[in-house]
Amino acid sequence: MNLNQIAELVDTAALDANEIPQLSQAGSELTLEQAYEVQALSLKRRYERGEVPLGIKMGFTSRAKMVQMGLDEMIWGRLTDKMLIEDGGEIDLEDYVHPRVEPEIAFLMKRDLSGKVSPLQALEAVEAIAPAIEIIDSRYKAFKFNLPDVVADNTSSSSLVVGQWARPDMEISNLGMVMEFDGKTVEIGSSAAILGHPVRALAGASALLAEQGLALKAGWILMAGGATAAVPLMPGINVRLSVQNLGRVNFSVKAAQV
Ligand code: OOG
Ligand code: MG
Repeated sequence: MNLNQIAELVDTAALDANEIPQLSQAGSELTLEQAYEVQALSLKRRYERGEVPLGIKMGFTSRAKMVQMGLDEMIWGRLTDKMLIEDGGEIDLEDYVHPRVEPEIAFLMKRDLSGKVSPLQALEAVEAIAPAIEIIDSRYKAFKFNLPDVVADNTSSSSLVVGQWARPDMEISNLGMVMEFDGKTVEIGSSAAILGHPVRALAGASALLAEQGLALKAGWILMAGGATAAVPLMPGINVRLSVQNLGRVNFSVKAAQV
């Protein structure tokens, strides 16, 4: 398969919520560079269907995530408007393959940002900060992949839920984060788990995008990456994330059909 055909394969799998074999095990061993090309080509298909770029999500910015997935290099994926679920909204598991949730921090960009920047310079480009839940959904069987596989699959991007935006001058280096299913704690972490400070994920995104001649755009959202391991969703639950000083965000999963 050429890169365009692979892009069609991963895009269709995401669109139809169908699982596919890992590319690397099905005769398509990609380089990381080719994987980002596939990601761009597959997102082009989404834009052609009317989706609009919403921002960027970072992957593997915490030890917990790296350990869970057995990978240790920071990667990124593209977010579109169609992926955004409103705070308090509901999702249907039928629209996903095997979704998992992660507690994250979201940045709203005030201006464009690109290239190697210091954490301080990165923060100066931020309009607001919010608690956010990412719903990741690898299209690969058993949620297993190598680095090029996952990058080609848009870094498992599927949905995101963003809470209320807070002022950007808020201290966010070490905020407690509690994720609950129906009021029961499933993960506890700290914003410090994200590269020591979530703004480093923003600076990392800026540097990685610049390698491909790209930039973060004013008005975009940047998801800093999961602070803890990701947890599989179940039918009928309410998922809530509380971030110290920043507030809460939640969504529900539709109950199973009987
Ligand atoms: C890849 C996406 C990783 C994060 O926050 O680290 C990610 C995956 O684990 O499927 O979104
Ligand atoms: Mg994530």
